[in-house]
Amino acid sequence: MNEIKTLGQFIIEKQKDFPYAKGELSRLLRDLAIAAKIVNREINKAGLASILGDSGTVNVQGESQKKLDVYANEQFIAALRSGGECCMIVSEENDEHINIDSEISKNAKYVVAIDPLDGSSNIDVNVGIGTIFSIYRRTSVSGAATVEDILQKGTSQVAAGYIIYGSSTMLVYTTGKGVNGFTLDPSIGEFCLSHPNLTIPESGTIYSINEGNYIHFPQGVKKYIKYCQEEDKNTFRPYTSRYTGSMVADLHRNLIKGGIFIYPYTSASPKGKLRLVYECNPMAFIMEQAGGKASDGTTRILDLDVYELHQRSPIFIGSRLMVEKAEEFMRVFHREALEVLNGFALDV
Ligand code: P6P
Repeated sequence: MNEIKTLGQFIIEKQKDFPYAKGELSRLLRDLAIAAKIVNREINKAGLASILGDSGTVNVQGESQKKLDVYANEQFIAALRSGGECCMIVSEENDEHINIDSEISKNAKYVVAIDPLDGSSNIDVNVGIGTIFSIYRRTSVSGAATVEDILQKGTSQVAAGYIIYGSSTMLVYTTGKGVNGFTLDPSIGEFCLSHPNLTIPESGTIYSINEGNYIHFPQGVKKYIKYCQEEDKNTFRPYTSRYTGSMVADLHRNLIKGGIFIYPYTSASPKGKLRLVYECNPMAFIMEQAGGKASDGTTRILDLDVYELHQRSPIFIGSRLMVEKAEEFMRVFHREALEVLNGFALDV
């Protein structure tokens, strides 16, 4: 009989990996899992309840907020506030950071960045959506946490994870010692270990990019897309194009099957669209821990300087060999673009 191991049991078991841990991180992960179960319950009946459609508000990005966006944001903030292990939250849905200065939280050592419901444009059409979270130790030693406490490089993350609300609901996370996936068993209301030691295939045959933006892509991305579409049996090309408009869904599929996800800079979004603090950094941490790679096309995502809460970054993320091939195209064609800009065109 296969032994069921719940997320709670797993977290406690792994706590020994952190000799100085006093259980705060374990409890923080538990708080996030509680909120995920509550949000999951609402998502699963979204078609029935009057929570479809827009809430009529817009978030800091100027994007219309779906009612479930707002609900999910409230649930994760409430769970973190009552859990007592987090002293500050940054959310895609809030312009500024949120201090949690209650007696039980104001001296907590962790700060959390969260995208409470990523891919929410897909809510009404029943395509997978997700929550992304990133956990840091606060850098300040006393008083109210400030925005500086979260403006840390991705390499400083203590933990990162996502919840995908798809054909089943899964929680996937890392604390820097590999990646593990848990599937929600609704019959017992527990996330149960279903994907231990998740690793992404070193290469794959899936590429994920919004080709509707093709004309705005840098030359290196255009050339890489054509490379993916060429016929070459030795390298299993042409690849398959899969793009859902939900980063968590696309990255989870690529994590399981192998593949690359690219959201490059474009003329419309010169710094890319996805946010560094609560989308790119956590997903990069997870992907690297699973044996994959993540860069902005040239620089490792986790090494990027973080200077603004809602800072954007281009992202090339997934199977290591596929990301390296895309980076090669970016290098070659970036140099060419510079040489053309500097007045000496190459005969290509
Ligand atoms: P586009 C969803 O809004 C999101 O932040 C990611 O989940 C997704 O990968 C991307 O934006 C989709 O953006 O411009 O292709 O619709």
